[in-house]
Parts: sequence; structure tokens; C-alpha cells
Amino acid sequence: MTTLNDIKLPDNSPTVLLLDKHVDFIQKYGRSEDDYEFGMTDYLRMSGMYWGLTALELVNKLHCLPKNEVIEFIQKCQDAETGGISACIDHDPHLLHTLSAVQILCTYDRLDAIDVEGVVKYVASLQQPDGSFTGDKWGEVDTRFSFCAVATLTLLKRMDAIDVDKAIAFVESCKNFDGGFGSRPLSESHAGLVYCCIGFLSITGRLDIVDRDTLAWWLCERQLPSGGLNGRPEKLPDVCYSWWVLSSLTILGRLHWISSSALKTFILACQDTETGGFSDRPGDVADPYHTVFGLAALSLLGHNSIKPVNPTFCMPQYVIDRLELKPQMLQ
Ligand code: GRG
Repeated sequence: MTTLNDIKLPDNSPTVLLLDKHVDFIQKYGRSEDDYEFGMTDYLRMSGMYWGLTALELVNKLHCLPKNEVIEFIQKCQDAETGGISACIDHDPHLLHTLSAVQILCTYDRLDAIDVEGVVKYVASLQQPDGSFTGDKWGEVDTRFSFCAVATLTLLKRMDAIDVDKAIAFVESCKNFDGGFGSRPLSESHAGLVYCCIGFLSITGRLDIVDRDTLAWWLCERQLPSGGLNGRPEKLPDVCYSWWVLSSLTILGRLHWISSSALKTFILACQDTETGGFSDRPGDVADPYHTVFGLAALSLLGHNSIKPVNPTFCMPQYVIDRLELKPQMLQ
């Protein structure tokens, strides 16, 4: 049931984690060419693979996916000319899918499977004179792409390939009076973009730019009476914001400012008891995107069946530890 800008959790909502069902859901998702989802998700298949694979590894079931097939698919998605990686074979490369592919390969410890220098060249080619990044050759600028660029280069240990100071100046210019960040200068604060900018600033070691208390307060105001979080004022709660908001609060050291128990109740209520997987809100159709961010948020809340997740990269913490990144990149 929907009330004004919030929902009421159904009385029969699940209250425990349905782990086996989620593993089954991810394993089966989009495997059949006859599936509606299979054709539907071509344009985001690489990120979809990152969501599914990360969800499985967080619950220690990565072996359920065909590792060699996944790696071969990534190799076929790297564009020989630009070095960028696409969502799907024969699509144009995009920064978002390039990051997803690098995240998958780091998790498998198989960065050697792609042309790493090609990726570095591609990311650097997307930086603009004002320090911002476009997502691809078509030129849309967004702070999401600033995050994707520095996250990719950090995982590849090649931050030297871009002008980091200019990149920081652009992200700083997207800061708003409420402490939040938008997609471009003067754009409305949005929790998804707050995550991108806080993640970016944690990687670049410039969290000093953030008005921590003002922003953490704005993030806490995202929690609604249902326990769920929205992405901006007057919007409905959605499980994915459990991740975008919680990861930001974790990086800012203010996770305890929201009600964890109310949020946990909301997240668990978004599980599909029949198919497995999580949906945006109770009763909606489950998908891998909401499933990984539901599980990752529960990990930040300390759920003991889920591996620790890194709040900046949304990858298992042990993978980030294995990379031995510099301390400021681990905040
Ligand atoms: C490695 C985890 C990870 C992410 C990569 C792409 C990216 C970086 C982050 C995405 C952040 C995000 C969700 C941005 C949201 C952009 C936006 C303005 C969405 C607005 O969508 P609406 O209007 O949603 O459909 P609301 O909930 O505001 O109604």
C-alpha cells in the first residue's frame, strides 16, 4: 500500500534473509535467450553481471557462476581501438561498463585477461578541460562518470593518467548548500550522486571538502516512517538507496545517525519470497540491481551471513585488501 511519499509494509513481509532463494535467483537470471529480461538488458549486461557476481560473492557463492564464460565475455567487449569496454558484444564502449568489467576482473583476480593500458587510455581520453568526465564519446557529463573514472584507475593503480586536481575541482563545484552533490554544478542533490562524489573524494583523499555534519543530516532525512530511504525529498523509498545513503554515511563515519533496525526491516520486506531477489519496494518485481544493493546494505549493517563490503567500491572488502591500495583510498 502507498501512502503520501511513503509506503506501509505489508503485514506478511519477510523478516529473515532468504539466502538460498537469492542465490537461485541470481544464478537463473537472464540465462535463457527466451527470457524477456535477456533481450531487455543487453544495454546494461556488463553492469548486470557485476551486480549479480558481487551479490553472489557477498554470500560466498561466486563459484555458482561460469567464471571462464564471464571472462571471455569481458574480453569480447573490449574495443581494440579505444580500449573501452561495452555493456555487450558489438555495443559502443562506456565508462560505466568499463568500471563494472574491471570490478569483476579484480574480484576474479584476473586483470591480466584484458588490455589494461587500453582501459587507462580510454578513461583518460574522456576527461574534459574543466576536469569533468563524459561517460562515452557522446559527451554527457555527470559526477557519476567522475566516480567511475577514478574508481577504475584506482583499481588499476593508474591514477597518474588523469589530472586529479582538476577532477577534484569539478566535483567540488557540484556541492550544494544542503551539503549534498548533484550531477553537474547547480544540479539538485541526489543520494546516488552523493555516493558518487563521496566515493570520489574518499578515493582522492579529499573528504575535507565535505561539510560532514550538514551532509550526514541531509542523508538521515532520507529515512521515512517505513524505515526505507529515498534519494531526495518527497520521493518514495527504494531499496537501492539503502546502499547509496548507507555507504556515504559509513564513509563519513556517521552510520549510527540513522535507525538501523527500521532500515533492516524495510530491506528484508523487499525480498520476493517466491522467486528470490529484492525489489525496489515490497511486492514489486525483483531484479539483480536491487538484490546486490539490498545485500550490500545489509552487510554495512553488520548482517552475519554476508561478507564485509567496501563502502567506496561496493566490492567484497577482501578484494580491496588484496589490491593493497594506499590508505587514503580505504576510508
Ligand atoms: C560501483 C556501485 C557502483 C556504482 C557506479 C553509476 C554509479 C557509479 C552510481 C549511480 C548512482 C545513482 C543511482 C545515481 C542516480 C541518478 C539519478 C538522478 C536518478 C534519478 O532517478 P529517479 O528520478 O529516482 O528515477 P528517484 O528515486 O529520485 O525518484
